[in-house]
Amino acid sequence: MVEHREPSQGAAVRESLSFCRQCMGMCGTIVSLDGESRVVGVRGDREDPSTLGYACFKGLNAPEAHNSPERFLRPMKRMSDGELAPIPLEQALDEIATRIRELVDADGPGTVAGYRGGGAFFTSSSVMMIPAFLSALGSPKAYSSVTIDQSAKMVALGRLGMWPPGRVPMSRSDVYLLVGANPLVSVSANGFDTRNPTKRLRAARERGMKLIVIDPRESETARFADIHIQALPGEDCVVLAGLLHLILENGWQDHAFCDQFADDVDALRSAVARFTSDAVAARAGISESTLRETARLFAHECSTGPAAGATGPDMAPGGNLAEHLIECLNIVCGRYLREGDPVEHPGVIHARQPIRAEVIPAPRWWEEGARSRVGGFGQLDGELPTGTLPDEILASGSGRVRCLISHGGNPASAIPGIEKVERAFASLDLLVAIEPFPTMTTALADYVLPPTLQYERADLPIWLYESLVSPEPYTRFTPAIATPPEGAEVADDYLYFWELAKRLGLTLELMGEALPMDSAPSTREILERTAANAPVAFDELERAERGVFLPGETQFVEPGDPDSPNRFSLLPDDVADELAGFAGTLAHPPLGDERFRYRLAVRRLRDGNNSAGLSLPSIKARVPVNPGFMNPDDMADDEISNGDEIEIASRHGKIRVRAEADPSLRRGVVSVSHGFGSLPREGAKYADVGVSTNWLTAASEGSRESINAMPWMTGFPVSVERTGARAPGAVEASKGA
Ligand SMILES: Nc1nc2c(c(=O)[nH]1)N[C@H]1C(S)=C(S)[C@@H](COP(=O)(O)OP(=O)(O)OC[C@H]3O[C@@H](n4cnc5c(=O)[nH]c(N)nc54)[C@H](O)[C@@H]3O)O[C@H]1N2
Ligand SMILES: Nc1nc2c(c(=O)[nH]1)N[C@H]1C(S)=C(S)[C@@H](COP(=O)(O)OP(=O)(O)OC[C@H]3O[C@@H](n4cnc5c(=O)[nH]c(N)nc54)[C@H](O)[C@@H]3O)O[C@H]1N2
Ligand code: SF4
Ligand SMILES: [Mo]
Repeated sequence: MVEHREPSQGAAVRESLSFCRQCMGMCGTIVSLDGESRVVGVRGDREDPSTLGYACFKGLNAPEAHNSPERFLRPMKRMSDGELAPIPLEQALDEIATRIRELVDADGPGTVAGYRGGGAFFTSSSVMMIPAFLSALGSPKAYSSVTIDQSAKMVALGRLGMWPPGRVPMSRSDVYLLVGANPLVSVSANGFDTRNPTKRLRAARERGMKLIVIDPRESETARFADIHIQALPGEDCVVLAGLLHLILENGWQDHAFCDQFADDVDALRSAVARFTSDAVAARAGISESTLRETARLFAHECSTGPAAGATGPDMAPGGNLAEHLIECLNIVCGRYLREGDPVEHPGVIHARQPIRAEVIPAPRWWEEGARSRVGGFGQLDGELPTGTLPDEILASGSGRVRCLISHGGNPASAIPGIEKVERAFASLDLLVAIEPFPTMTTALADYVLPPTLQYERADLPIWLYESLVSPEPYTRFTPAIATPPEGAEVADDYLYFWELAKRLGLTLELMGEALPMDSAPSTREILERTAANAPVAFDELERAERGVFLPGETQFVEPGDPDSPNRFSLLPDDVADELAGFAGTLAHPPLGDERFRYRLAVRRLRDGNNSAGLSLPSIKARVPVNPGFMNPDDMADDEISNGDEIEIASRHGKIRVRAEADPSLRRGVVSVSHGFGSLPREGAKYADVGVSTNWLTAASEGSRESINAMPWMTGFPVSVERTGARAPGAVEASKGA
């Protein structure tokens, strides 16, 4: 059992500057600390040069997480009675290392897998530890939340080719086309300026930037849009192909850019010819005139500014194609930086290098290197697709994964197909979670290693995606400003990997160099090595309380090789096949299945962050469960009232949730957030914890993308029925609809 303690917090005696590391916002904060250096308050720092005082409810709620009585404060081991109990750190590390050694000796390093989740990506001193640990061990079994999120973007670049200077930044855009993204709530960047997103969007609108949003819901972001295409979820490929068709038919493309860098514009034009405006409008449930206005505004009336997609398109059937078509819009309309343009963020932690205006031909990384044992999926950015992990654990044979180290994630909640995931994780010989709170994953773990929380560790803002989180070359350092709760035996995450590596006789490498393995490096040393390429000395960074802008010499896009034969590949064979598949759907009504008359839509909630923090009392007070949001007219037709229990069923399973009217949602859609619920074996009540939407999804053939094995999480058909009950009690989720 987790020991329950009452949090002891004193009055604030001092304040320190730091920044929040719960999402990509990286908001500058002022943290109040008591005499014991415990976090007692957080507020947005109005003088922060980057985020200008913004902080959301989740970020302001950090004291509750830091001092939570639920938090794991000591290493835990699952005992013979099935419960987790605290054990000494040395014992935990020795036992885990011994078990790993036995598994590797028995069947090789590929028996050991690692999974990184959000908590790992937001910890700069340890984000590279799973890759470093696995490569030292010789295991290719690296996984992360990226391949159950927006890896469609990597697939698109891998199939199209890359343009190193990147897209025109928001600051210089006349228009911004957002597909299935709600950055005003998710504070998640794809080139959209999320440093205090509403303020930045208002400023961009004031200087004349147009906004187009494709979303089944009139989201917080869509409310600012000049045009909102409220298409059905899962129809982005159709809508985007329809836009490309209009643009190419009208000759609104950037002819010079296309002539120089894309050979197959005509092939693309033919391939999208079937996506006529009337057919697209009928299939996507939108008006033809809105589609036409969008093509005109984006490609004809505006001359610069990109299209960008987020989870909406990327999680739907056809997600890889949708991202491909989004990038085709950018290529065809020439929405990239050109020779001589200044580069806003040339690199701070990432080394600066010359950026040339030329195409790097489609690298198709996944066609070489390690593959999943089941399905033969290849790697993206050094990782195998997470959608293949359950099979990798369950399928017998050599190389079967027997040990999983979960770092800062909750894969049991996050990976589609909840029952199979539970079965897979329960069958592991060793499941280790580096995790601060009880989760669906720790409920199955053999060991839990408790990390420090954000304000207890020194850090840099998420650097892997540094140019996405800040359009300017900005970074900062925060020292550890808070002390962990009394009696805690917690460590910065990287230390656990270092200690295990040492016990296994491995040498970890960071940024291409070996870490010392005789005595443990400090967090500061790790961060200093990480920032070795920064154009500023680390101690200068340390002294700059609110961070530093590092423009140095402004970097400009350099000319490309004029003789380069490299071109974008707009229509490789696999893309042509996928596009033909969607063209085939045009003949059918979108909600034509008698049984499944609705589509599911994912959405994120303002006050929760995936599964993280949902059990904290103040978050629970706001979002106790995940409702099923519906359009009020659909509810009236189906005789469903607010608060009624509804059953949502897919091909894979069913869940019962509370119906809630949401007039911002279009008809034909039911929208439910993920991250809630319990494991099937725990059978907790909906009224207590909500329910996992991963009863409705599956990480298997027929319900996922090719290449990245991305399981479909939105835009697939579901049925919705009123059960007759109000305010549902027991979870009643089950397999098979
Ligand atoms: N059906 C469905 N499934 C989905 C999605 C969906 O929309 N629908 N979304 C997908 C997406 S986009 C993602 S990113 C994944 C989420 O995948 P994950 O990242 O695996 O899941 P989270 O729920 O975000 O879990 C983050 C964990 O990090 C822990 N944590 C918080 N702070 C720290 C820290 O300082 N250190 C450490 N070590 N841990 C910390 C939290 O307690 C939490 O348990 O889920 C995916 N799954
Ligand atoms: N508050 C909060 N912030 C978060 C998170 C959270 O859980 N809560 N999660 C974090 C994570 S892990 C991620 S990956 C990012 C994601 O960031 P975003 O991708 O911006 O996520 P959402 O805010 O859900 O916005 C997605 C939008 O897509 C729409 N949509 C759903 N299905 C479709 C579809 O098929 N097509 C189209 N065009 N639109 C569709 C939804 O209505 C929603 O408005 O947010 C991060 N930030
Ligand atoms: S937006 Fe993200 S980084 Fe900013 S306060 Fe909220 S959770 Fe923290
Ligand atoms: Mo995500």
